[in-house]
Amino acid sequence: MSIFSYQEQPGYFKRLKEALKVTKDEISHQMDQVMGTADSPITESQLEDLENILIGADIGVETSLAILERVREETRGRKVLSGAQVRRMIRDQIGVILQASQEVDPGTRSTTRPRVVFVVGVNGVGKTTTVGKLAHLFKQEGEEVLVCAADTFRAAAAEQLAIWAERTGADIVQQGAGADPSAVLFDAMAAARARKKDVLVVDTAGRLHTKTHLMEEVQKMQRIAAREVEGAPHEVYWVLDATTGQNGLNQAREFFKTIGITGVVVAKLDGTAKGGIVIAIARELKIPIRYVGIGEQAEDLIPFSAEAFVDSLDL
Ligand SMILES: Nc1nc2c(ncn2[C@@H]2O[C@H](COP(=O)(O)OP(=O)(O)OP(=O)(O)O)[C@@H](O)[C@H]2O)c(=O)[nH]1
Ligand SMILES: [Mg+2]
Repeated sequence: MSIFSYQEQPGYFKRLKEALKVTKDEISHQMDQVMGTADSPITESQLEDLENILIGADIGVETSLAILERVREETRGRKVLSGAQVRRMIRDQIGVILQASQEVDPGTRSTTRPRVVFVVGVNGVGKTTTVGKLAHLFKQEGEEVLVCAADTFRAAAAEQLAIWAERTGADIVQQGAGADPSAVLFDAMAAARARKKDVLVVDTAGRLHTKTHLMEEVQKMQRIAAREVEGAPHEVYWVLDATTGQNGLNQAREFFKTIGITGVVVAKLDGTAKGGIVIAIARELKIPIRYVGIGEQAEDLIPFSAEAFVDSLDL
C-alpha cells in the first residue's frame, strides 16, 4: 500500500498552502524586493541577496549555497537571466532536492502484521500528538490500530496518549509511571498480535542525543521489536519541530548516528516562517520526509509530497 494515498484527500493542497503561508509570504515578499521588475537581468549582488533570503528562511547555508551555485552556473553559460527565470530555477532546484530525498525509500508499507511504527525525537517536538494523528490517519485508511505508551518517564504522558486513543478509536497499552519502556513495548506487541491489529504505533519519551543511556533505551526497544515481529520496527519516524529551524537539523544528525531512522515527520509547520527547514532536511539528511503536522487536531497530519510542497511554496 502506498503511504501517499492521502494526496487525493479533499482540500490537501489548500491545507498545505495555508500551513506554508507564512514561510511563502516571507520568501516571496523578500524576493520581490530584491528582484524589482521580473524581466530585468539579474546581477551578482542580487544573487547574493537571494542566497541570504534562502538562508534566512531556514533552508540552511549549505543547501542555499548549492541552490544558488546552480543558478550561477547557468548565468555563466547564458550570461543574462531575468529575475523571473532565476525564480523558476530556484523553484526547480528545490523540487529536485525534495524529490531526490523521497526516492531514498520507495515509500511502500510493510505488509507484516502487526506493522510496528516507532515515533522518536527530542523533548516537546510533537511526538505524542503525531502518534495520535497517525492513529487517526491509519484508522481512516481502514487499519486496526494499537498505540503503546512507552513514554513512562513523564508522568502525564500515558494519560495524554490515552486521550488520543479515545479520540481516534485506537486501543492502548500502558503501564504505571516509571515502568521499563521495553516492558511496555513487549506487552503491546503481544496485545497487537493477540488482537490481530494491523499497526502498532509506539510513543516514546523525549530524549536528547547527548544522553547515551536514553539512546541505548531506544536501541533496546528496537531489539525487542525485532525479536517479537519480523522486520520490526518497520518504521522509525523522527519528529522535528519546524519552529526550531536549523537547531533541529543538528539534533537529527546526532540522532541518526545511533538510531536507524526511516522517515521524518515535520511537526508544527503551521504558522512558522521556518518552513524552509524541510528543504534542508531533504538535502542534508537524505531521509525521506513522510508527514507534516499542520495543527493540533487529529486530522492535522498530512502525507508529504515533494511536488505539492514546491507548488504550495509558489515562488
Ligand atoms: N500548531 C501545532 N502544534 C503542534 C503540532 N504538533 C504538536 N503540537 C503541539 O506541540 C505541543 C507538544 O506536543 P507533544 O505531542 O506533547 O510533544 P512530545 O514530543 O510528545 O513532548 P514530550 O513527550 O514532552 O517530549 C502540544 O501542545 C501539541 O499540541 C502541529 O503540527 N502544529
Ligand atoms: Mg510525548
